[in-house]
Amino acid sequence: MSLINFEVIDNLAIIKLNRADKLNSFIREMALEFQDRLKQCAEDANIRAVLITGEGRAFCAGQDLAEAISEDGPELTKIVEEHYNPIIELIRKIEKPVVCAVNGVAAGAGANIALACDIVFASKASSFIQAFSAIGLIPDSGGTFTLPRLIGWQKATALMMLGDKVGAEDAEKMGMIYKAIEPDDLMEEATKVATRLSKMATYGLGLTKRALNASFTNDLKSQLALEGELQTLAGTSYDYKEGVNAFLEKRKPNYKGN
Ligand code: T3D
Repeated sequence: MSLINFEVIDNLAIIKLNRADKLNSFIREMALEFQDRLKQCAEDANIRAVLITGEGRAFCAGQDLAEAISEDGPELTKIVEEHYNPIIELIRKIEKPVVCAVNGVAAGAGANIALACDIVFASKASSFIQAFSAIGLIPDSGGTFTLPRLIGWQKATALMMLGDKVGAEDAEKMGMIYKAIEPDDLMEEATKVATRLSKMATYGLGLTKRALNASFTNDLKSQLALEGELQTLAGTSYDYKEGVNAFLEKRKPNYKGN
């Protein structure tokens, strides 16, 4: 049995964490398999959007704590450096939209993997927990970078120190996620949006993501310069010409992704 289910439907890759009996918590093998699938999504030109979700009742309960303390298991430094850091970097570096459908509880690294995605939908029955403080750890998987940028310094600090559970509807209100959805509609809605993204002008969306990533550290002048540079690149694409022609000809564009 694979710990990551993977399928490609037309131009959309669907990645499902598949360790449902342990709430999709990560062991090393699963983290490495997840990385391989993310690399495949980055490299395969046919894949133009990615949807990440979990099998069963949870999205992901973070690190498998039994593995974390096992004498035969990977050391804590390795867990962070070899498992979670590459996952977060891959999600941020894939120049294609990455949508997350949080189908149940997202705790620890599981929460921060979801929050690293470009557009996050969550079932109204799901919740987000910065579970690290309850076991004496610090938030990893980019949480200290991502969460304050999403919801502000105060709220992020409180959630990380207190480890309080945040329901999806509150997460939407505070800007942590894009939308909370009725549980029965989650997969249909997230798949519909991810499919729509997979038919859009992929090169332009990828450059948008590159600009947004850079905005975390750039000042305004550098960001304006980068926008100019990336707009020039976008303007050389097939899809730009197709988009403009379709507009002028009053028809739907037929984008190729380049
Ligand atoms: O070395 C390092 O650790 C560094 C890396 C850190 C990254 C991290 O992610 S640290 C944070 C790790 N995660 C947690 O601390 C969360 C632990 N889990 C929970 O707090 C709860 O399970 C949940 C709030 C997520 C869900 O609660 P509930 O009541 O819905 O489910 P449950 O009954 O607690 O769990 C169901 C099963 O999943 C249960 O197994 P069993 O008894 O049926 O055989 C439980 O032990 C297992 N499970 C849940 N989370 C984990 C887990 N097993 C291993 N590791 C887990 N993280």
